[in-house]
Amino acid sequence: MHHLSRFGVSLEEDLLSAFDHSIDGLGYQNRSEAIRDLIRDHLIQKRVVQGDSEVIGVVTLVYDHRVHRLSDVLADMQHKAEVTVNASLHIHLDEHNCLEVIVIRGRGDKVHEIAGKLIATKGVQNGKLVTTSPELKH
Ligand code: NI
Repeated sequence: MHHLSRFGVSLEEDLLSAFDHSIDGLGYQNRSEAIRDLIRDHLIQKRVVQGDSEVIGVVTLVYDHRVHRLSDVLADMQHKAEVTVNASLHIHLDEHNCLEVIVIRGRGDKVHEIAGKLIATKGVQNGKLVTTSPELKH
């Protein structure tokens, strides 16, 4: 159990009401919980961009499997990357389109590097990287 500190925050009424409105329906018991999540995410994202600490990246790629050698190119990049590929999932979305979800782990800068290469590969229609870190305990 962590010791809780209370602190006061001043902000414009319309900003606060916009915030309350935006977290409405997200399942938070109260405003403090939502603010705690924002602070944790801020700290994780700071860690993620530092480069030298270990982070986890989840990359999603949507592509047309008919593009010549694209699956091979993407697999080859993962084999050669300086990160650990923990898992990858391939879903055939429809007749031609595939979704690939790849979980990678490594230094923040390397995770960004390989994710950027995968996403920028010719033929990938849409790619996203979500980063997180296991090291923030609170
Ligand atoms: Ni497929």
